Amino acid sequence: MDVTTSLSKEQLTKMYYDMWIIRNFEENLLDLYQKNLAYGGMHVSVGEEAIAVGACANLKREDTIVTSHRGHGHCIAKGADLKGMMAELLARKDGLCKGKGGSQHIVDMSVGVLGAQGIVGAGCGIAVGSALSFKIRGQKNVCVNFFGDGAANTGSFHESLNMAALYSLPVVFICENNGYAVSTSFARSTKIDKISVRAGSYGMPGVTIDGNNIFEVYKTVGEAVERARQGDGPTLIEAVTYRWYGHYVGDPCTYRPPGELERWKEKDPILFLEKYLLANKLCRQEEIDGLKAAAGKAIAEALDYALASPEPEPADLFTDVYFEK
Ligand SMILES: Cc1ncc(C[n+]2csc(CCOP(=O)(O)OP(=O)(O)O)c2C)c(N)n1
Repeated sequence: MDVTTSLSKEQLTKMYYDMWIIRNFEENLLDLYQKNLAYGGMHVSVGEEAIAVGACANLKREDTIVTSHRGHGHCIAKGADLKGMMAELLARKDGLCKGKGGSQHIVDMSVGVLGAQGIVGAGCGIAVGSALSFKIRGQKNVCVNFFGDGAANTGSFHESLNMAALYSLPVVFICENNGYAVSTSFARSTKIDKISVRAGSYGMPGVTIDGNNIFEVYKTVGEAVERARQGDGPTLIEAVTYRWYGHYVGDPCTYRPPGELERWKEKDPILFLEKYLLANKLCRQEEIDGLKAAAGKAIAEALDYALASPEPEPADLFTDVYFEK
């Protein structure tokens, strides 16, 4: 079955809109960071939006995700409140974590966002825990874990895959291979060509896909989610992609060969879907422009909300430290 034909115009335009929301959100953040309005570590995923949106389009509200330090897109795609996200990134009281978590520790339990992680690879174990709890409770839910190629070289990744396969847990591991862990290229850190081959060592299926093709992401993750929901265990999906900006704000990116970024920009995942919508006469140019404008407006509103929210008080440091009944 051609997955493109199984998606309605509404589904496709929502995907297109959601990718623009993520890109606008993050490009605004880069600007806010330079104006000293957003704090802490800031890792954006511009260029990688199809993975977040294509994967999360398969999930129910009660399903969970666990993400990495580069997780804004995943949280947004899973339905985290945009205004609360923006306020959190600006360290304001109305943020999803009351302004005390920030980019790398953002959580929205109301939509199953179990959290971003500042520790590379740490999310894998949390995802396995979430999936184990679904299994023990007899719930037909799934946890999706997003992480990078660097994380796939941590001990946590290997331990987590082993346990998930052993207990046939409902978890989908999605490795976003964007070619670099900080400044170290994938080729300089890993002997194999494909991370997905590691799945075989643990007794689960593994596949490598084009992470900039939202149809491929949607279909592959959809099959893995269904497999997990039916009790048939985990899958490892390696989605090959590229981050347009540096690892951190101010990264000079001297480790990139000339022309590499430009080549990847030609594979812009948003433009890919835009071209599909236009070529197949699903949208007219005016509709495309309207969706882009609507995404820009939603981000501007989120920013207004965040800027109007106060900063936490010093005394707030001592709340939310321990579980309170
Ligand atoms: C355990 C651990 N080691 C090192 C770091 C420092 N660090 C932060 S991000 C990063 C690179 C992660 O690369 P990857 O997993 O490929 O994700 P990407 O940044 O490419 O999305 C490193 C080494 C860390 N946060 N945690």
